[in-house]
Amino acid sequence: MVAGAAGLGIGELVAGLLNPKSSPIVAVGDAAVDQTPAALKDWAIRTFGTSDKAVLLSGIVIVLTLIAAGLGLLARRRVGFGTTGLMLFGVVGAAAAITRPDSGSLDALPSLIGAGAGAWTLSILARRAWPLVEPGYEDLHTHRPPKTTPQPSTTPEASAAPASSTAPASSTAPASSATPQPSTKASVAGDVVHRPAVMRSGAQLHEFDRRGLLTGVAAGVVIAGVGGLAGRGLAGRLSVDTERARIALPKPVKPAKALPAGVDLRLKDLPPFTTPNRDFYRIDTALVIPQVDPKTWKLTIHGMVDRPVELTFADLLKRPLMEADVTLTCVSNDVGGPYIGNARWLGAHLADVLREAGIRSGADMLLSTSADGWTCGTPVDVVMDGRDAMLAVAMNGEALPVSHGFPVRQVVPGLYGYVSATKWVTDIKVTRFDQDEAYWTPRGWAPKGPIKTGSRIDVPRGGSTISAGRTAIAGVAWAQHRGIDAVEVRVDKGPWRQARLAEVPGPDTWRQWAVDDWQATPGRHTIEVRATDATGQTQTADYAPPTPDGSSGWHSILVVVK
Ligand SMILES: Nc1nc2c(c(=O)[nH]1)N[C@H]1C(S)=C(S)[C@@H](COP(=O)(O)O)O[C@H]1N2
Ligand SMILES: [Mo]
Repeated sequence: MVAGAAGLGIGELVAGLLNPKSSPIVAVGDAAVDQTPAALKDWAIRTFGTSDKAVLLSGIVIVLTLIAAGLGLLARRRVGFGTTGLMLFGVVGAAAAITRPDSGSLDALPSLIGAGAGAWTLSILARRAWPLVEPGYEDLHTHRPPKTTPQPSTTPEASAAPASSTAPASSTAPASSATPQPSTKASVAGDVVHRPAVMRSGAQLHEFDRRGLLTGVAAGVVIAGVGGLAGRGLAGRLSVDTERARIALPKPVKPAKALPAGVDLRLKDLPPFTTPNRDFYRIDTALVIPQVDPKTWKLTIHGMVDRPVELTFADLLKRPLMEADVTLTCVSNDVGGPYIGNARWLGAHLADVLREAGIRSGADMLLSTSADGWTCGTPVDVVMDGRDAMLAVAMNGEALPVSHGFPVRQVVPGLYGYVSATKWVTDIKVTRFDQDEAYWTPRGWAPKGPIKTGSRIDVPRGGSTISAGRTAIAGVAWAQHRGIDAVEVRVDKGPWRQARLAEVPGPDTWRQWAVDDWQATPGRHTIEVRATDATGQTQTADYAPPTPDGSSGWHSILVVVK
C-alpha cells in the first residue's frame, strides 16, 4: 500500500508538471464517469447529489488501496508479481489518460512514471521486509532429472532442498505456510521447480531489516504526501483565477429590466430570487474544473453554415451585449429536487452570432462542445425564436465563476441544462439531430429537453416538526419561457387553495409563491403543490422519474405539527 501511495504521489507530481487532467486518479475517474452505465450514474446522482465526484474519487482511492494490498500479498510470494501488477495499473491509468477527449500521448507519463516509482518502492520495501528471500530468489529453481515414477506428496521444499540455499528454513517453517504450491503440481510441472518466496515465521522474524523497513515505509509515505501536495500545487499555477479577476465587463447595450420590488417574498428558508453565485448548483462531468484562458479562448462555429465564424474573447466583448434573468434547471432533479438556480446573465445574443454565420436550411441542431469534450445538442429553432439565448460571459455582475463555465457558456431559457447550458464552450457545429448525438443521448436521456412546468415546497421543510397555529407554506415554481400563472396548494388532500404569486421580470425565471395562513393543527400533515403555466397547462399528477426527459408529478412533503 505504501508503494502504491508513493506511485500515486509521483503520478500527481508529474501530472502537476504536465497536465492536471492526466493524473492517474483523475484520468481513471474521468473515464469511469464516461463509461459508467447510465443507470448506475443516475443512481449515483440521485444518492450522492453534487457530492458524486467526491464519492467517486474516494471510491477509486479505496479500490486502489484494496488492490495495492492484494498486490502486496502477491508480492510476498514473488516480488515480481507485485511490481508487474503495479505496472499493469500504470498501463490502465495511461490508457485512460490518453483516451480522454482533449489528451495527448504525453498524458500517459504520470501513470507510467508513477507506476514505475511504485514498483521500485515495492522492490526496495520487499527486500527489507523479506530479507530471507532477497538474494536472487527468483533464480532459485533447480533442475531435476525427469522422474520415471511421480513422487507422491512431496513438498516443493523437500524436492528443492538439496539445491536451495534457504533450505534450513523449511525445517522450522510449518509445512502449511511453506508450501503454497500444491505438491502434485510441483511434480507434474516437470523438471523446473520454482522455489516460492515465502514468509518465514518464528525464529526468522528477527531477521527482518526492521529499521530499514520502517525508514523505507516512512520515506514512501513522505513521497506520497509531498508528491501529491506538490502536484496539486503545481496544477494550481494553471488556474485562471487571476485572468478572471482582470476581466473588465462591458456595459450591456440591452440591460435587463430592473427587478420588480416584489420578486422576493423574503420568507425564511425560501431561496432568494437571485441565487448568489456561491450557492448556485453545479452539475457537470468534469472531475477537474477546466481552466480555460480567455486570452487563448476561441469559439468556432462551423458545419451547416455559409460562413464559418471564429470568435476570440475580445471579439465577443466587443459585440453589443445583452443581459437577462434566467433560471437554469437540471433534468436530473427528481420532483422537488435542488438543482435549480436563477441568475442575471450578461452575454452576446447567440442568434445574432449564428445569423452572421448563416445557418443553412435543413440544419436543426447546434452541437456545442466544451473545452473538456462534453457535448450538448440544442434545437436551432428554439435558439433562433427571439428568446434571450446567449453566449454568456458574466453571472450576477461578475465574470463567470470558473466552475460555471468561465470564460464563456451558453444559456438558453426554457431548456434543461444538458441540452442548452454548455460551460467552457469552444465549438458549435451546426448540424442535424439525425446526424449527430450529444453526450447524454446514448446514455439514456432524450435528445431534446424542454423544461417541464415544476413547483417545489421550501417552507416548511419537508420532514420537519413545526408548532401548531398560523403557518406560511411557500416555495418556487417554474415554467421557463412560458411563465407561471398559478400555484395551488392542498393539505391532506383537502381543497386546492390558490397561492399568492411573487412578481417576476418575465417568463424565463422561477416565481416564488406563498400561502400565508395555513392553520396547522397537531398531527402529521401532507402538503402538495401544483403549478399552472401561462399556456394554461397544469402540472400532471402522474409521477415520472428524471430519465429520459425530466421528472413530473406533484411535490409533496410531510410535516409533523406539535
Ligand atoms: N461543459 C459542460 N457543460 C455543462 C455540463 C457538463 O457536464 N459539461 N452539464 C450541463 C448540465 S446537465 C447542467 S444542469 C448545467 C448546470 O450548470 P451549472 O453547473 O452552472 O449550474 O450545465 C450544463 N453544462
Ligand atoms: Mo443537468
